[in-house]
Amino acid sequence: MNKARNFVSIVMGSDSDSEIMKETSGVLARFGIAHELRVASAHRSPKFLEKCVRDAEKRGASVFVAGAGAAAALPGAIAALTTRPVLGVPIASSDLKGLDALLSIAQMPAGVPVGAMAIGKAGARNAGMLAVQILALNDSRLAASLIQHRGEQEKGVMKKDAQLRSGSIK
Ligand code: RP5
Repeated sequence: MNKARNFVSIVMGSDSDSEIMKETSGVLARFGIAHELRVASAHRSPKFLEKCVRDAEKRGASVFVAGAGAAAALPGAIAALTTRPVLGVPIASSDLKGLDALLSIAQMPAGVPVGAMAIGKAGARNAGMLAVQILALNDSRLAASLIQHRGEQEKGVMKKDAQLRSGSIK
């Protein structure tokens, strides 16, 4: 799914991050957005990372989603190489359980922004949602799908409320 223009490049610092970052690709697949999954580390493979980012830009990546744990330099390193939006997902892979990654991703110096998501699966899913919202700015079909999705979410909550009130869930 990575040949089209306007695709999302999902990069993770290690294959050990893939269980979390699959949440992002799941959301993108659900909205029919072309995307790729790459492993490239800011610390362990900086030259390869630069090559991946340059290559993705040339092929038309519109948004980068970068997931990393520990001293998570990956989203910031990607943001340093591109002016396309970068969404960073902190992953709880170290003894500090993602707080280290969250602070690394959120505390970017002025001038090189990264959108910091929540730690873990919720953040990975929201990175996918936010990428869809960015792409929907120039795509009315996608914008309509987002509105439909919000409606489905609301109906789901109302259904749970009704079930709780009727005693069918405790
Ligand atoms: C980070 O170090 C990666 O993003 C991963 O979350 C963490 C541990 O990597 P591995 O030692 O499992 O490869 O760079």
